[in-house]
Amino acid sequence: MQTAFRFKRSDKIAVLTGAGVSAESGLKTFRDHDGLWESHKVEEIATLEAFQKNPEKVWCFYKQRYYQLSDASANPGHFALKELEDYLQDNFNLITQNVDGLHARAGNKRLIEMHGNLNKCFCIKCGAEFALDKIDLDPSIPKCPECNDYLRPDIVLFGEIPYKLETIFKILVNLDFFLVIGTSGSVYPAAQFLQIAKTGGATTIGVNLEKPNNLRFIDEFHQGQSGILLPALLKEWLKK
Ligand code: BV8
Ligand code: ZN
Repeated sequence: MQTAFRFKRSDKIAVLTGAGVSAESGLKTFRDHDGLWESHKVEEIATLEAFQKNPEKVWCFYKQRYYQLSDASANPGHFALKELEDYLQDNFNLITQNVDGLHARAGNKRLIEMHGNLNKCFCIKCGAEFALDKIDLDPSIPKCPECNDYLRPDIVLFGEIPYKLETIFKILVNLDFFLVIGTSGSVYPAAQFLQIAKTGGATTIGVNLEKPNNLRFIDEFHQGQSGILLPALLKEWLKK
């Protein structure tokens, strides 16, 4: 596995992951041929007006994805990123577009779930937050145990502002390396992070099955499966 780079413990490194990093855990990605959106129209499912118009349908889509999680587990690509955090400690940050919680399951702590998390929901009235495994999911629209109004998935829908953007932008402009893994670079503002990091002086490395849309901002690109490439690359990156 060829890479031109070696990481020092003092290097400031951030990673952005997308659905591709969970593909080898058996979870569908968004834009691959059998991607999630093909069988569902985005407008129907992951938008705020879709939820307001048809909350049952949006809950049904997210419950399905949530139930799928029970037989998914973190793969070697996730564990390689946990090892990278162990090596870099506070110089490491992991920003994920994924809502599957697999990075947390692999043990990453310095994690920002910018699009939310499938195992979380909150009340549209009182804002109370709950884990899905703590509420009754039988009703087509689960009800808030505190005030009995509707709950909604804690997912950033299209048209909503992703979480922790302030924190993310501060991280991006002060990096030695920025790694982008398993994302097509088609959803904003995450698709712009590469350019922001590069402008801030970072060396950028990409790992993806296909060439992503923002390839022009990637200094070193590795094409292939992250579950295979990341463990091999990590060995090289951390070599003395
Ligand atoms: C916002 C919900 C305002 C959770 C998601 C026109 C132009 C530009 C932008 C817009 C536009 N019209 C609307 C917008 C804005 C819109 C947007 O970007 N739309 C796109 C479709 C054009 N964005 C928004 O609405 C965002 N909000 O803009 O607010 C704002 C923002 C900032 C400041 C002020 C105001 C909200 C975006 C969040 C939406 N919610 N998810 C869920 O249901 O999961 S996004 C959804 O797409 C997922 O979270 C997913 O992570 C994300 C991105 O997809 P990827 O992760 O990249 O997945 P994809 O399938 O695309 O790619 C997978 C890649 O992996 C592929 O390249 C494949 O080759 C590779 N791969 C496959 N297997 C492997 C692999 N790689 C390695 N190994 C493998 N084994
Ligand atoms: Zn409530």
